[in-house]
Amino acid sequence: MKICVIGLGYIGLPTSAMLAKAGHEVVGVDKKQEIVDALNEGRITIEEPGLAEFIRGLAGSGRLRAVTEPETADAFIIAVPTPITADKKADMRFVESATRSIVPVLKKGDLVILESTSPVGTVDRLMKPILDESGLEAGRDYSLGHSPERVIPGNILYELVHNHRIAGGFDEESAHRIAALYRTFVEGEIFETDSRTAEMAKLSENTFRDVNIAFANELAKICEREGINVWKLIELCNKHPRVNIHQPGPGVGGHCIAVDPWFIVEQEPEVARIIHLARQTNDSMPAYVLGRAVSMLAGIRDPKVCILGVTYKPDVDDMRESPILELIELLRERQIRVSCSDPFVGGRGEVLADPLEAAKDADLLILGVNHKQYLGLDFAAFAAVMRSRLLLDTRNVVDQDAARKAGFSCELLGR
Ligand code: SAJ
Repeated sequence: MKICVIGLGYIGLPTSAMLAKAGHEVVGVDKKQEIVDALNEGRITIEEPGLAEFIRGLAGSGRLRAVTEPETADAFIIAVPTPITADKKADMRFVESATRSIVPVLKKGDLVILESTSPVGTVDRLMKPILDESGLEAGRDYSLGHSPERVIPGNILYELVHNHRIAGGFDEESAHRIAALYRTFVEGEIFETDSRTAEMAKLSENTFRDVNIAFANELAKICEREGINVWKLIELCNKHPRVNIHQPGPGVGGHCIAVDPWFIVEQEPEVARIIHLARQTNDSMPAYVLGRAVSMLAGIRDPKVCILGVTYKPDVDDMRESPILELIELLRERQIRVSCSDPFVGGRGEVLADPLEAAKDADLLILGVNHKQYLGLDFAAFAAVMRSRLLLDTRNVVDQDAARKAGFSCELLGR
């Protein structure tokens, strides 16, 4: 098949590569000329393990190229961002303009698939009316539906192939055709359903995780008051065969889990109450960590905090919606000096690559992300450059005995 993939980001780019490897002729479409140029030169502009090599391996196959506008094809896959506005409403501008860009080239027999996580009704209420402006009709002349991406940044290439997938059709024929297309490279099972169920399924999966993390964060606060270590508590609870409590932390970042539940809240505010409260709970965690930091710094004049880890989760270079960025802002609002370091983004902006350089003259070290590199930190080296030796671990990543031996006074979120 000839397939146009619109949006060459974290999802569109690896999906394009997989489709090309599976033997399709793939045309990647992106508004940004630098992304198009990069792909045409065999380079990529995002960070994802194995992806650069994968794309280089396709060079010379002639099956993957990039352009700025869609061209005629047998199938179109939309993988553009669906962010939220400042007042927590779904911002569907990119899906809308991507859909519009297909209209001039849409022809009888084509297949249009939305991969972007979207509010329920996007396929039948937003996309169908736009695509039908071509004079063709969904279900009769072309197929249409939603097959949500479910891959985790950091392990995208593996999960694209091995995860199960949902094929939600505008009608049954559309669902069959979507499933058949993904079957050309997906080894997981593919389940056919209608597009509205597929839209809700994707939102529900991420919301499940958000609510579960909010529960863990609430437990952390309860345990602090009750003199219990929440990390040990959760470990013990999870020995139960039907319990799987997630981990507490300084908040939920990224562009998915902290966003998607709002799509449900926006549509069903009266009934989506737990979902709404979970969002608020997770969003309040940076302020909660700030409170603990401020009380640890009590009595220190002109204090300085050094934060280790600024990404939204471990072992990636992605800082989007990172709760640590909010923590930094909150500390600065309190006139507390802040420096930060991260092995994955060191050198970008104010983020230093060398943690010891960031820790110079600091009073409090905050562990913000559980990067693997932080498992064996040399606390004697930190003690040597810091002004006071205070440590707050928000991820249960630090060997507290080692830190104490080096003279640190240690605190842990949720204990
Ligand atoms: N987090 C916790 N505690 C935990 C797990 C995560 O605080 O126990 C935090 C992380 O630190 C991070 C945030 O949650 O800040 C989100 O990270 P994540 O690893 O849970 O998820 P994402 O956003 O990288 O990817 C999610 C995945 N969804 C699910 O696991 C249900 C992925 O499969 C989706 O494809 C992706 O969202 C997406 O694109 O929607």
